[in-house]
Amino acid sequence: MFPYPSGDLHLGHLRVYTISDVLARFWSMQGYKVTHPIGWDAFGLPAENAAIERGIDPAVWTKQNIAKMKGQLQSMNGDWNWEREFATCDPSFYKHTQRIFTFLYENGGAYQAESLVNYDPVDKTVLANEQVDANGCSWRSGAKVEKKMLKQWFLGITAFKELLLDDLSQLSKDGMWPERVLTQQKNWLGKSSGASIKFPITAKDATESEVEVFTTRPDTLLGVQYIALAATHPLVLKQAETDAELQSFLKAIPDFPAESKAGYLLTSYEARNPLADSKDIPEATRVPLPVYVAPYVLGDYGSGAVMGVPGHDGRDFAFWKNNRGDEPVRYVVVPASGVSDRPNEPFIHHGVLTAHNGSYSGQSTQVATENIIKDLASKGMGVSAETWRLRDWLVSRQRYWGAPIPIVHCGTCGPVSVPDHELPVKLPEVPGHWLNGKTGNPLESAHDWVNTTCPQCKGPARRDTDTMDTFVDSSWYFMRFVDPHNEHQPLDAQMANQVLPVDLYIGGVEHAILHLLYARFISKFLALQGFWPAGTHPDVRGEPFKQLLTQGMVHGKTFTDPDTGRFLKPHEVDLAVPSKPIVVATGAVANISFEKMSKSKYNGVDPTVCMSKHGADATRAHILFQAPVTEVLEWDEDKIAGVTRWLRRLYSFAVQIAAAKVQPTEYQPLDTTLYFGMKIALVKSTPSMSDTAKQIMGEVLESEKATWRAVQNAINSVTESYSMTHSLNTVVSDLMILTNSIIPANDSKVTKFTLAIQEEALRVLLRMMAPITPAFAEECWQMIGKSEAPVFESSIFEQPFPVLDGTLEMLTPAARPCAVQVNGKFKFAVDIPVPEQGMGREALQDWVRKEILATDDGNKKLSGSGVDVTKARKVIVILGKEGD
Ligand code: ANZ
Ligand code: ZN
Repeated sequence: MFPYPSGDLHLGHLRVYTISDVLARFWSMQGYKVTHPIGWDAFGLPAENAAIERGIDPAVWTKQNIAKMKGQLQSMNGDWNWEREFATCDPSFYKHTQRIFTFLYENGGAYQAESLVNYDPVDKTVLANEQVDANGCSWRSGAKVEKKMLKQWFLGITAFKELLLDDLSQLSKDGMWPERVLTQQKNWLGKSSGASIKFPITAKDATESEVEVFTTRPDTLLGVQYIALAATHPLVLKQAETDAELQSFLKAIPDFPAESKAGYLLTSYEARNPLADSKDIPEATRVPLPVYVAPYVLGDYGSGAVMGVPGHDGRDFAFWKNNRGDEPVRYVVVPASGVSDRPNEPFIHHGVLTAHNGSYSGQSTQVATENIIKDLASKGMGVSAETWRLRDWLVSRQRYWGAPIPIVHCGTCGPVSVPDHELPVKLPEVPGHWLNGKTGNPLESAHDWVNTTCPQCKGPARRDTDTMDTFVDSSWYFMRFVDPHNEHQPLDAQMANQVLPVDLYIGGVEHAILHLLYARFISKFLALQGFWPAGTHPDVRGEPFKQLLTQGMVHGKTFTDPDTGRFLKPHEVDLAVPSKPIVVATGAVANISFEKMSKSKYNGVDPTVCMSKHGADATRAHILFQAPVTEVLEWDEDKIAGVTRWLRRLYSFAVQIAAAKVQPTEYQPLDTTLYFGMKIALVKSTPSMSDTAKQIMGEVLESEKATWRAVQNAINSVTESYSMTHSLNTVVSDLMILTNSIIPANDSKVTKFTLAIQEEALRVLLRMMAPITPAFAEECWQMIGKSEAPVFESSIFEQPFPVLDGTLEMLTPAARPCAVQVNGKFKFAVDIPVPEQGMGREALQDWVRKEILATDDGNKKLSGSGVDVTKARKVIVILGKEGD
């Protein structure tokens, strides 16, 4: 996910772009042609707010920030396709955003409608539903969102709801998308099945009408005890015309808490159960039902009306208790196993209909649902129905810094889309506006820009002065990377077919609904419209991101005063002993915790400082090493020492190897590939080992074989971690362990092959770490290569990623030492053969026990010392690492 150019690279950025850079480099060393693009999500309110505060044009502010952040990004040794870079505020990009809008408009996918919308009074603009949190506050400003009736532009995402829901199953295959994100999308789409049922209404003046409700539980129809309407329901508005008390109730509704069970009885109406005139129903169901207006009924869900069933719905139960006191609650469903034993609670589960249900008595909820819907349908009073939570996407914003909506309003022709050849509709410059620090939308007063001619009738017309939600820009930018310089269309179909979908998309889980839902919608739309023809293939279904990796947050080290609990500023803590921070003022030991970075906690870290202190490569390796990529990373700069020590040690070793190579007397060049690869392949393919091979095998030390075996094992696990599990922290630790196996102890024996084996092992290690520590690996690589002057090595990134050479089996040592203890005391050590690969842990333990007893020592000493193992109370076999 591309960054917003706020002006400062933070640790979250560093983490996500380290992950993407490492994986991009890995796949390119695997021989793939990898596109690793970067760009800027550059429109949006922060730029405009900064502009108002500082009197500077948002375009200038944004450009400055991009330049600064680009510099910061470049200092992290990332390998991006800079030639594909763009910002969404570039006219050459938003020209196509506008093109996509007009394309939607021409295909019925964009429309203007008057509706009750979310209005953010602080940012002075409307917001999409996705941008209002569960508490009714703006995702950006945090302001309490107001509801206003306004004419706005919408994109028809609901036309794609079935596809968006069904295709989640595609994404869940092989765990390609995290389950958590899929669940959030599913809930947001919010499909509910049930019925739409009409309740006859009689008004005081004897006029008849109907209220339609949506219910997921038609089987509880005979348990309905009241009807509740949303504040915006037409019947409510009608009574409000003459009812002042109702008017003040309605005015107060926005101030009610979300869970409020308040109600206002609409005395001018009475409702009837639609089955009230059926023969075979209990009398109690024929009584008139009170009609309420209730804040818990949402105006924009279902039909803005609820059939109240206190006996079987939690909210209805609370509402009934609150408004009807002790009046009895009707129960019409019981558990299949018998009578509900809790009469003072609603029974919200499925079960069996009670005897109070006329002809439906005794039926399961499922059967009753079908029968009740059938009976209602025959009276024209109900049909099965489904409701979705998803609403169309409100995209117009009354702000300047966004892509202008490419529509012209003509008195004669109405709204007309701006034709392709007139795109982009460029934002006019409004320098005076920023100098005055004015708020409001300056486009409205940009008269030269607003007044234009109608593309259709050439008469006078006005431009739409709204701009698009920035989420429209980001809903398709990843497609633009495929073909970023195309002037004529968003992207070339041929190129789209070649590159899309994105193989791996990496970003924060906070975009689980907003961005990722919009991107799926627009991608599906563009695929169907021919911008990405191959996207319509049943295996693809227009899904933009094959695999999604959501990286965890970065938490900062936070110091608090143990006495007051106050967050401490950096200068208030003495860190002479990092593990024991001292509160300067009191001398007390400060508390350490890790928390979400924020200005108020003084726990923010500037990653560029860390990189200049420890180097970009060490910083990258540290970031990866400290936590699995999907989990929270507790950032502790002090702990980077471990990584730094590792790199230093490895560097000295590389220096040593390079130096040894230029001492011709000591250095016996050896074609290790030939040696370990071809020779052994030869051995394997002929029944009797060739004499030379036998001889060479005989000369190689066990310790050298062990080194090479460690190399082979590491190739195996590291490759799997990079490519399958993305457990990059394990990659770093595997590489550290391999380093220990390669660097020999000072007193170890040497043969004429030792140095060559070490060099080859080092080369494999460097290639495996190159994606993580690119500069370090390259430098070491060059150093060893140059010692072979005049042959200069090419870049390490032009080398293929190491693969197994088939020697693993041949290199298994002939014997392994085992220490034997009796009653906790060391008795003796024996050599046992090496077990076959692939034995399970249990089997391996049994096998070890048997082999020890089969040795001379085992046999003698275990029984000889009077310890009969077969009679021992407990025999414990402790295996080494990886079963060694
Ligand atoms: C009667 C009933 C009986 C209900 C029962 C539930 C259980 P989901 O599943 O989220 O789609 N409802 C319908 N329209 C509503 C609105 N505009 N505002 C608030 N609530 C509304 O929820 C569907 C259920 O939510 C519907 O089924 C309705 O209550 C309520 F034992 O109808 B039910
Ligand atoms: Zn016109």
